[in-house]
Amino acid sequence: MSANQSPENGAGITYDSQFYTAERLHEMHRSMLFIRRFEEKAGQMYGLKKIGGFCHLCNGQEAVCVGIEEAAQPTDYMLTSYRDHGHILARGSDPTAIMAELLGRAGGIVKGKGGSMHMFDVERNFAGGNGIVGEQVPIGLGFAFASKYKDDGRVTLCFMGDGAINQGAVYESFNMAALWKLPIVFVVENNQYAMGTSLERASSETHLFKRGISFKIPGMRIDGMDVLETERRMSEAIEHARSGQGPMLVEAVTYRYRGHSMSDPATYRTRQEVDEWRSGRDPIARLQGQMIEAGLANDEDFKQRDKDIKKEVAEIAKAAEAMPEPDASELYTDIYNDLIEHAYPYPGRED
Ligand SMILES: Cc1ncc(C[n+]2csc(CCOP(=O)(O)OP(=O)(O)O)c2C)c(N)n1
Ligand SMILES: [Mg+2]
Repeated sequence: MSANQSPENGAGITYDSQFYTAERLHEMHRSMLFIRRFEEKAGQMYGLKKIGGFCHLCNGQEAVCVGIEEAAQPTDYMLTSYRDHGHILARGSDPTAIMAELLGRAGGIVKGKGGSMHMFDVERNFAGGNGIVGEQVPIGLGFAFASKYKDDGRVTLCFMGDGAINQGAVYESFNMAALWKLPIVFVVENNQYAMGTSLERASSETHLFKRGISFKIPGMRIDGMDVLETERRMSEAIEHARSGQGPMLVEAVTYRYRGHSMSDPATYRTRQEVDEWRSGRDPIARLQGQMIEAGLANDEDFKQRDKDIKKEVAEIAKAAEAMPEPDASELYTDIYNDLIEHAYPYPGRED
């Protein structure tokens, strides 16, 4: 990493021969900080019982969300697990609609009917938000197959956790993706735990990037706490897939600061371990440090940004809370019609 001036672009940072303009770095920083504060607000609203059901926060994992989005094209497909708020925010979906979804409001991104685990945005090629561990992998395979079939130049970015990678359907998908050279990048967000089970307790091969070897899928391990490294390496992986060379497996090493979900007391790890990641490797603090060192910003600038974002997020939460709940008739929309037609008469049905 070095600070420098580029004749065309002015001040910035060069990381691994890639020049990042000050503007782009500020945007990446802003995006990560926004996700952090959004998640904190969601945690707070959950504590107040305003959000119900399952809710999985991604604090600590922001560099993965933002770095990968930076490397991708908006037309690329993206599929995630239930830990999806950060990814959809990084995609650029409306944060008020996302907060409204968490609150079960009609203005939610899926009309308040999906909740935290089932974020979806067709316009932004974001296909969830999948609650079953590993479910998104065979579905992502289908997206990539469609892209190859239609020759539309899109790449599918399919995220999964360190727990999900032990699912059988993942390996069936690896085989077909490699066999047919599909344009897909599998990203394992290795945050060290699957609920309360550490990677070492659950996996015989803990180098998760090697899991594609027997399918001839090349793999790489990246520092998922470093947004610039994530952007760089993901750009290479995406280029590999887009150029017709088939899938790539990327293991992004990261850490979740909060419990698995809101009901997790996190007794399976020590406070010291969490502190080591938080204070030593935090992705937002790291980029801040790099930008200060490069003379692109100072402490005051970051403090002001934090204040502005906190205010913005508070306003978003207020606006989302003010939205009405879905009408009861919504129970019967967006579901398989057959069920309505043949099985479930409902109040107000006229036949
Ligand atoms: C098929 C299936 N089995 C079990 C569960 C319960 N479950 C929910 S999350 C989870 C752990 C997954 O951990 P990981 O893949 O590492 O993702 P992370 O939560 O760390 O992001 C489990 C076992 C589930 N949702 N689906
Ligand atoms: Mg995990």
